[in-house]
Amino acid sequence: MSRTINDNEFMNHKNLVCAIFLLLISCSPKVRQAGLIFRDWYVVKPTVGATMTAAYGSIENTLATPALLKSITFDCAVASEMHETVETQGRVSMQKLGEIAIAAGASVKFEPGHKHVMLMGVRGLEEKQCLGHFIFGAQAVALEISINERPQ
Ligand SMILES: [Cu+2]
Repeated sequence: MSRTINDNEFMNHKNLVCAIFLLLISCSPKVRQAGLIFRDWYVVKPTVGATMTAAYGSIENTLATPALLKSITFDCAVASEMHETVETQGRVSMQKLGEIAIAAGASVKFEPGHKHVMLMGVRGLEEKQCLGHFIFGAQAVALEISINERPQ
């Protein structure tokens, strides 16, 4: 059995597709500032009583020159460090990272099990957002970062 879709039905389908598309965009926030694209940044909501948590997201450098990421700090933590999780002979440990050079056109990704930003002495995480400061060689970018449960 087949039937043709009339114009009205077609419009409804189109609107539905747009709604889904908008939902996806709002689920993966992307902020472009000074030639850098910040994607999907979030601070993991710490478990009750915990003083440490982590933040994840990515930064793409759309400039024609390298961007030197010096540090990332958060107003909702006393201190933060960029870390890399490394596994050597079955033992998992974390290494503190210094500056990270993001080549022209390249991205750096902070994700669970790899690079991450460690937040120590967390405070005020009952809020929905925390101001993050991304410090580069010649500039700083401040972004409101959402505080989320860790995705499943
Ligand atoms: Cu760490």
